[in-house]
Amino acid sequence: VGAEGVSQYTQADFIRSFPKRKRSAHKGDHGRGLMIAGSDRMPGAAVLATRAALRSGTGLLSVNTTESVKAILATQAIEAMFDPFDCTEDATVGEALSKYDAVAFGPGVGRSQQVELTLIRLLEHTKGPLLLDADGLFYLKNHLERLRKRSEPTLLTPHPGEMARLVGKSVREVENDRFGLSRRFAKDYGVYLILKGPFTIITAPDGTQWVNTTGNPALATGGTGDVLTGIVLSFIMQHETLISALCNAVYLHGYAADVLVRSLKGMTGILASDVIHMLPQALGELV
Ligand code: NPW
Ligand code: AMP
Ligand code: MG
Repeated sequence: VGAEGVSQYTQADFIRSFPKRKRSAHKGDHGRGLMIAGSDRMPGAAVLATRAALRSGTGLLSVNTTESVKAILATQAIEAMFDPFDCTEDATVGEALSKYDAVAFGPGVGRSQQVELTLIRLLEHTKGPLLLDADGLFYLKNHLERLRKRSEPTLLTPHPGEMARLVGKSVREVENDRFGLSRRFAKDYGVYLILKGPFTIITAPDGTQWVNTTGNPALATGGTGDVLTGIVLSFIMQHETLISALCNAVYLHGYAADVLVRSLKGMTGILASDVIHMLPQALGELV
């Protein structure tokens, strides 16, 4: 912080850029989003990402997932709808995706040929913003050139392990050069990049950077990244600019964890789903 082009993101920034709901608003005003998440081994990641997207104010949310995950989601996220198109089918994927204002791909999808093919299809056919996280980032190292060809924004939310994999470096090398590496990657490939961790860094494609100061080690537990993905998907459909959507999503995610720790007077045993539950209250306190 203090370096050229890096600013600390503040609550004032959040308040200034968080959208006010119009008295006349209807659900269509708050985004039609698609969450592609989950697999038989990781249904929870889909539940967390979906519920977080709903708890962040999404107007209408659809989920594309496996049959078994769908059965779980139908009870765990009853506000969500399902869109069971085949993400690997080149001929129809474009039309299926065109119904959505934004698409997120990756939490809990696992690693398989099908996941890699889905990534390729999404990079080719998603007309609006495309958010890639978790296993949705796993095969991206094989398709980095496709990022440059996209005319619509791509947003990536790697943790340091995923970032290391993307750039072919060690986690230590990533951690030693978080700002420089993020900036070079975002500019090189024309993407928005959220490099997670304590003091998450948000980088725009022009290299401008913000550093987040909310959050605490309560977040160092399984599923919190999947929650962030849901918030980001929701916010990119509701904000004036993508960069304020990303900064606000990261800020809120950390702030909700901070509210939890304050009220519980401790940080051990907090769950990713507790963070989701706290989102409306955290938002209420913030704005
Ligand atoms: P190590 O071993 O910890 O030292 P992966 P993943 C390294 C789903 N989930 N933060 C780390 O090093 C996700 O959505 C499902 C994190 C390790 O080598 C994904 O689809 C849940 N990792 C899938 O699991 C709840 C760091 O990176 C590697 C790191 C796999 O995601 C949990 C881990 O990366 C989970 O969200 C850091 N700061 N620094 C569910 N309930 O369904 C270094 N690493 O292999 O991509 O594993 O993040 O667990
Ligand atoms: P993931 O590794 O994808 O599950 O994402 C973990 C999330 O928790 C990210 O948003 C991290 O920034 C956040 N997080 C993890 N550990 C900490 C920590 N010690 N302090 C603050 N935030 C953390
Ligand atoms: Mg993750």
